[in-house]
Amino acid sequence: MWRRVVSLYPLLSPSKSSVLHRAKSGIASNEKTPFIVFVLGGPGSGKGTQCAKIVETFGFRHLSAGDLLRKEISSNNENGVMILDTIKEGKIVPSEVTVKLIQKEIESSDNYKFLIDGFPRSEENRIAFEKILGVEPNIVLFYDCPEDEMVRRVLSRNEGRVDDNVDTIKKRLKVFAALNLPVIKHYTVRGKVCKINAVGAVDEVFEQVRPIFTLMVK
Ligand code: UP5
Ligand code: MG
Repeated sequence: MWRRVVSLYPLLSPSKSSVLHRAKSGIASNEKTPFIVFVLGGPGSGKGTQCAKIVETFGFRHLSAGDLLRKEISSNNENGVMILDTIKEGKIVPSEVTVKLIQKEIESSDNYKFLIDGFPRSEENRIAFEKILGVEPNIVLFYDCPEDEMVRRVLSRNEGRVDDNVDTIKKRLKVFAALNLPVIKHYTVRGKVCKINAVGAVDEVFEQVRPIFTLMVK
């Protein structure tokens, strides 16, 4: 795993004009350094809904890893079939695919404040992101939601997602507990995690988030 990440680095290193390159090279610039927030939580915990509120209030660029992957499927990209099969099984798409999609979005954005929603989903994802982009998140939001509430929300969403069914939701919950919780633990130890109680009305949940951004984002 480690070797694969290292070998990708030259391929994916930031372009010279990108916000990442400027931040890492210390090039004098009026541009701000990137401010990265990982938005984590189980399936249906409300990540996407809350990201929309944060964008509206604090002007972030929202990058949903799941949406980027679904876009690859609908554009019949070479990885589309593999991504579709992986999502149907509730498994995790290989890091190099997802990191590349996120990196492309960051590098082509005029914004410097990013919400990365639903990523990293595993320690392997996290290590690949930090190695390839050379940055760590400033904050990690963790939307903590009981499983029965997540299942209820996902099954009543009704947007035609291939993974919103009883069988796949069970698999998604297992993968979340086994692979995503260790990422949250890693960043908790580093003092980066803000745990949000995801139960309650959308606006009530957002009121827990507002002070975090008011304090931390200039
Ligand atoms: N809702 C939201 N907030 C509510 C509230 N407070 N009270 C009542 N209802 C609320 O919300 C889900 C539903 O609940 C909506 O109907 C909403 O109105 C309602 P949403 O905001 O969509 O929750 P979210 O946490 O975003 O749920 P989502 O299903 O998107 O989470 P997942 O993490 O499962 O999905 P994602 O799209 O990120 O990933 C899908 C799959 O892609 C993964 O399983 C995996 O196979 C693959 N993937 C990767 O392999 N790698 C990645 O990096 C990312 C994804
Ligand atoms: Mg989502």
